[in-house]
Amino acid sequence: TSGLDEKTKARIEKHPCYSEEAHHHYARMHVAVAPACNIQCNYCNRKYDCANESRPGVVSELLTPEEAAHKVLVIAGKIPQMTVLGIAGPGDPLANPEKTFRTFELIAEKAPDIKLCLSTNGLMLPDYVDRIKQLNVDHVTITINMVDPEIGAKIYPWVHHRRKRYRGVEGVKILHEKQMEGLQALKEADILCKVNSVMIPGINDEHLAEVDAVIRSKGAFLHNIMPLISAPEHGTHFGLTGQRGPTPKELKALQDKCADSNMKMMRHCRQCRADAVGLLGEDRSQEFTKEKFMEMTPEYNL
Ligand code: CLF
Ligand code: SF4
Repeated sequence: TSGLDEKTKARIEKHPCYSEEAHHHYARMHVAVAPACNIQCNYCNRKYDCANESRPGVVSELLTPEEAAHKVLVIAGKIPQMTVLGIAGPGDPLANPEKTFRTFELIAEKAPDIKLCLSTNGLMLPDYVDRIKQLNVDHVTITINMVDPEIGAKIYPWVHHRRKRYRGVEGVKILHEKQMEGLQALKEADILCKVNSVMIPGINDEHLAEVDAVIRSKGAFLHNIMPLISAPEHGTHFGLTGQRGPTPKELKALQDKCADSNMKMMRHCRQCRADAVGLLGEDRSQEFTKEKFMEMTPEYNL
């Protein structure tokens, strides 16, 4: 995080994903309130959590916004290092705008010192940047796997936009345009933006350096290149076609290559569940299943 101005440093100081140093001391939690999705990624099986932000093959318990707010208050009272609440699935948060924004509203009202974070595939982002700003969401992640729709067509078989389904390159072009517009709009609104990319050998591995350059030029603040996790039993398209993920060495080589041109490369991502709780790398989600947290009284101090 060298080379950042003081104002930005202060904004990321307690965010475990945005600041490498913070992840040892500060915790995040996710609430799984957003089941629907508006695109298909070949590395995703919709029975599980959104693989844009999480390790595939994990199923999170779906909550209503009210249940989610209760959970946040319970956990904020029990884990003092809890600084960030993220919505990252199990589908795309912005394909479920009412549930996502209602949850943010409830939390902003009852726990105003918790920072709000959102992760999205970007398709609906331009529509909602104003609302995101209004709700004081300070951190947004967009998953961007390509800036070339021909490459994107190997990753996304279809995109559903404004009541219509677009297949192949036609759909990917819409997704690409919206992702670029979304980046621009976040920059104009002064919302910190991180980009996640899934590294898929033979498909976008050689292309991600170009993605890195484009997103940085458009104001993304941090780039997180994650490995494709592709096991046949997860039932994803890539899993079934035998697409392999990168080796740790290949991943590191690409991260190093992109870090050369700029310092801000995330390397401590743990590919969290959509209901993750605790420090990164420490999974306390099973202490706070719905059955358990609904029985607990929030001790959070207003
Ligand atoms: Fe969650 Fe994502 Fe916000 Fe972090 S996770 S919505 S930015 S609060 Fe973090 Fe987890 Fe990696 Fe995500 S380690 S999967 S980058
Ligand atoms: Fe799956 Fe997330 Fe892609 Fe939607 S955006 S298909 S939930 S990985």
